Amino acid sequence: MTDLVRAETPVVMGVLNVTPDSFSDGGRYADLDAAVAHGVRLRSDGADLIDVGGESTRPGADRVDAETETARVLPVVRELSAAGIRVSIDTSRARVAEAVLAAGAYVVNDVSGGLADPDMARVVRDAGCPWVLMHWRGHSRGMRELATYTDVVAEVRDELSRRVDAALAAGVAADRIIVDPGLGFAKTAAHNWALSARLPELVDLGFPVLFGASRKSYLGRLLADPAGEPRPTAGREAATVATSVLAVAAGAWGVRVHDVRGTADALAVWRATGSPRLAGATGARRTSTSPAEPATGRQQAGTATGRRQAGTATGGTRPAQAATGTSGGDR
Ligand code: PMM
Repeated sequence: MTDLVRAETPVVMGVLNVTPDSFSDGGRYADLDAAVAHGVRLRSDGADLIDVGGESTRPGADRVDAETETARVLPVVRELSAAGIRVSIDTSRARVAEAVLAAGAYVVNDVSGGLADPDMARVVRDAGCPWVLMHWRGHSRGMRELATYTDVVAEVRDELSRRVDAALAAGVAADRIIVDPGLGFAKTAAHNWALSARLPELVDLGFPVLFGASRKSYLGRLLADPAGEPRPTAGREAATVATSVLAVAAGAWGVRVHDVRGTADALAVWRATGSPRLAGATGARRTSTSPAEPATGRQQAGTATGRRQAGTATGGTRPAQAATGTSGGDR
């Protein structure tokens, strides 16, 4: 099995929420057969990884207990893994991660970046699995109040860097770590646009960057109708594809999307045209046009020394002025 963390081509993570209340697909895959069938469909549409989540993280959402979360995700992970489909588990609970890793899950996608459960680092270290450390400042209920930054990109980069250091200190290998800016998590629309525009500054940390813009409310605000009504989630696909391709062109390792087919097709076009990188992208990820790039931080297991100095990337353009409101209830 190829090592996903070191993938030469952009990784597409397909979203499979087995929750009653996620903002986009909540309630659609609560039934096991429907969930598994959707995971299989996402795989055939081109997903490298199916991200199974059993707890909604939309702003304002209440938490579910660990038993409920495990009961939702475990059978789905077991069946998809048994079918040879690579699964990541979207959880910030060590107990849930441990149970589904034993059932075949391949990656832990932790939206809290290891902050919500002090035992998560041990579970990930012992499993030796890839670990997505997402930027996070607090649980869904209070996250809107935490969306205060002087320079969102610098602060997200520094806070992610601290999460990486904590993971390394706990014994997690550097080549198992993926970082994610956490769009919509304690971020306003303006913050999300700034993170998109200056993504190379996060890529410059030297770890693979996962980018999860799919259907989020800042895209709905961008595409609002003349009365200012945000575009509903179902109408945000083209914008999702565009932001995902731009993120990959800026150096992202992978994207997390609901509609895999559109993004996978667009990335195929990007590759066929020589994988052009945005001016200013200085990412660690290799492209088909530069196959011999030297090893970087994520390829030097056990140390953080491969990480580049913060602030050396050129940072691309300024964020868009449009759609600067705070995140809505649908993230
Ligand atoms: N977004 C959501 C859930 N999990 N995980 C990562 N790594 N990055 C994200 O941006 C992210 C995530 C919220 O979206 P959903 O409710 O559609 O799953």
